[in-house]
Amino acid sequence: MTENTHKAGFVNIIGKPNVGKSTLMNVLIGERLSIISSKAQTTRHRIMGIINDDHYQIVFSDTPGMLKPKYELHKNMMGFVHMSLEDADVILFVTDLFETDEEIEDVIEKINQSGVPVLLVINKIDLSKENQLEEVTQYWTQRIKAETVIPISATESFNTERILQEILDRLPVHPPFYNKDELTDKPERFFASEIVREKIFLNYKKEIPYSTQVEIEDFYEEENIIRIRAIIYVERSSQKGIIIGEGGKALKRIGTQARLEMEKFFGKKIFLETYVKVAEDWRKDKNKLRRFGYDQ
Ligand code: GDP
Ligand code: K
Ligand code: MG
Repeated sequence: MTENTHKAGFVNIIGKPNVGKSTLMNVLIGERLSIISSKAQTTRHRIMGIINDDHYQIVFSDTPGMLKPKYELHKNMMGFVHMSLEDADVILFVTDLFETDEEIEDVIEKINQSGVPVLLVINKIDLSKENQLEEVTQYWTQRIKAETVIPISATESFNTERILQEILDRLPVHPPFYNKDELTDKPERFFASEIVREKIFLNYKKEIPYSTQVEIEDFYEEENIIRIRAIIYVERSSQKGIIIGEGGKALKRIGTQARLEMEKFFGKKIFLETYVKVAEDWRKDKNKLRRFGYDQ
């Protein structure tokens, strides 16, 4: 492998509940060793799993709150949905033999307008009756502008390899987004930092989240508790004040939200300390970027 043929990108998995997204992820990921799977929430995506290979890195994620009923969707602001579609390299739209487009017409329209290549995956074909797959395929291809249709059975691992191939064909040449070694060595830290980052995105307005970076300085697991020390880096001291908030209230709120999320995620009691530090203009500083895990 040479550096300049390595492929990497984001695959956004979209589909109604119970069409088999998790089962499919387990199949895609379970066959490979160098993989971390997780339910961690990130700012724009919820990372479901990452497949690492010498030649590529595929980051699978779904879009939080995407396929809720319409009123929820509007409440959750369509911009958010739009954004997470736009920064995907490939969209995997998963459905099965039984689902319809009811309640997700808006989302489908967004997908069709996004300009991102869509792979239409029709799952559970092990249950197909005569002509059913043909009918279902026709139904969905009239609704989703897909580059290709991939009928699969996730439970029987039928045709799932083709999904990987179709993704790789469309993945850009790019260095890995997440440090491969670090992911296999210390996935916990990675997910802990993503959880803190998500809470920052949820609690502060525009500029602040993009100016912050989170580093997990300590991750110490004991029998009944995990002790985590998170450093939130901002670019300027004025931002530090905003993050901390009046009387420390804002920082405390993020800390509590992150802790509760981590307890769910790690299944253990968490002791979380958060500190805010200024790393002046870290976004412009190569060494600092590297330190935060952006290696390119
Ligand atoms: P998700 O909500 O989209 O993540 O769906 P899940 O992966 O949790 O699957 C929902 C249900 O569909 C589970 O009972 C799975 O066992 C079942 N399921 C998933 N894939 C298949 C498949 O290929 N064939 C059949 N018959 N059932 C499947
Ligand atoms: K489910
Ligand atoms: Mg699921």
